Amino acid sequence: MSEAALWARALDLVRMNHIESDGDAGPLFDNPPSGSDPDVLKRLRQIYEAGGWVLVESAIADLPADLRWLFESDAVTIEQLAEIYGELGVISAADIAAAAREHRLSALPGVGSEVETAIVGALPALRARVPRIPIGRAIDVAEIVLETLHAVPGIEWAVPLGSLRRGEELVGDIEILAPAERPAAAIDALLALPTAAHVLHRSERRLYSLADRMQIGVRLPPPTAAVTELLYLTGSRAHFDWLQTRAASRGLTLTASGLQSGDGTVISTPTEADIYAALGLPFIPAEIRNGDDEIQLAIEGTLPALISRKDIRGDLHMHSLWSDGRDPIEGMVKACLALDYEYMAITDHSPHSAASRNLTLDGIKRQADEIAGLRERYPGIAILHGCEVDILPDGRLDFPDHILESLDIVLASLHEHAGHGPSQLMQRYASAMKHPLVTIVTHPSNRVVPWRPGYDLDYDRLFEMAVETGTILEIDGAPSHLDLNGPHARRAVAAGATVSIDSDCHRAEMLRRQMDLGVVTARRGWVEPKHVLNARSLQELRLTIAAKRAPR
Ligand code: DGT
Repeated sequence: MSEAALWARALDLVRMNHIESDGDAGPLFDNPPSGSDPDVLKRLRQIYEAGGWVLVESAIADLPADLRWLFESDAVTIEQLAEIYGELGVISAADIAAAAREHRLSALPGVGSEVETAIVGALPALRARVPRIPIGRAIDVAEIVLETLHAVPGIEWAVPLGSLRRGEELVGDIEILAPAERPAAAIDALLALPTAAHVLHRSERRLYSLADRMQIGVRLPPPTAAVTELLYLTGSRAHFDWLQTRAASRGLTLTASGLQSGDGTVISTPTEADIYAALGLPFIPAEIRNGDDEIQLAIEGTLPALISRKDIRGDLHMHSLWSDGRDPIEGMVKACLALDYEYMAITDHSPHSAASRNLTLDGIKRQADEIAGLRERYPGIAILHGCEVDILPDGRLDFPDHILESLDIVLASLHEHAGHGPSQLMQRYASAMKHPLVTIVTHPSNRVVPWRPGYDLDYDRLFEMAVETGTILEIDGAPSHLDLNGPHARRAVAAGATVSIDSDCHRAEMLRRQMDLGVVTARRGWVEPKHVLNARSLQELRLTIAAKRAPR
């Protein structure tokens, strides 16, 4: 909350008789002081001491979320919070943790080590209070902020932090780091965005705002201090804690503000890779910084070379106007060409799917004609004619075989559980996977993030069946699916399954974003290019499809 808004609210409360304007607080209201935001709590403390509790509570509601939750956790009093916020410039749980680690909290007057311990104890519970934001929604907002920052002269890079950078499907907030020599221009550009209509905190190098119930924080540290801050704020906590222990074992000190040798000399680390190298480690990608076995594998030098966006040669799952897509096939083709794909598959829904529009038996022939025409007009990309066929309750497919045979690729989906329990669902998957015309099983758990959990299946058996039958399992990049998720994908490829990373896109303009999300999900699943069907050439793709179709 800006100071001006705070004082406007204070005066309102006085008018509404919530606070007595005479008494000790009177002079404050008559003569609102000016200053930077961190001073606000100090003023509030004065008001609080004068009995203005209502005002304090209402202003707390407009603090950056982590401070608000810290206050609500009862670990601190308003006076202590005022010291922590005002004196240390602490704004987020990460700042609080870093300050506690360096005992900067306990050094504050009126705080002390007992309170510091209570605060550290309260930190995990703060996170439990955070309502989670689906990553698709978070990226919508983050991309606007990132684009704005990239356009500011002097900003060389801007990167999301925390769970968003690690690619988690649900995130607590949106935080972005953009090193800046002169941050004022960036703050001005950010303030012009609709996402900054409701500012929670503004200081020289930070801006926190609230938009559509999401907290958006931007940090603009000096470039020299930015990389260790990036590493710390990317987390995970367990990963960073482990890096600190590793640093200590080598006589180094790693904190959010830098890497130092035993004699206190700052070691220059222009990139994250330099920090890992100084610790005798290869670079560890953000998506696998979970603080578990990535560390041992890094020490052993056996980390996987994760799939990346540049390895993807085509997209095998997307919809057009022929079912519930929003764009004609031509629009999808143009967008895929712009993404430099070598191939793409149009895979509209079959007649019994619950989609708003479905492909009919007759439609599929007319669709084939349209695709034949587009192949002539767009020779720069191979357009595969496919479909996403429903697996019916009895395990049969929703198009007859002679139709499926005429297609270049068939994706099979369990959209409707039909009241079936795990063993019946597995039987349906088994019959679809055994079908020689089925190349890919899409979004295998059929969850809807964040609303519906995935099927309760024996996934290890599912992965075995995929290997036995030569069926590919999809990592679907639609933000509501992200399915297989990271842990499932990891188990699937460890079992020997091949995956396909697809956008499952229903709008041309989302092809890139949804493929990116699919790749991030695959990276969270330790997936390598060798595991991915659509990292292969068109010829290899066709051979894979043909191999399953060939009589055994
Ligand atoms: P979220 O926001 O709940 O989805 O989770 P994160 O991971 O984005 O966490 P957040 O926003 O509270 O903090 C960003 C990063 O800062 C986090 O991933 C790691 C670092 N950090 C925060 N608190 C601590 C802490 O207590 N210890 C350590 N080592 N790092 C922390």
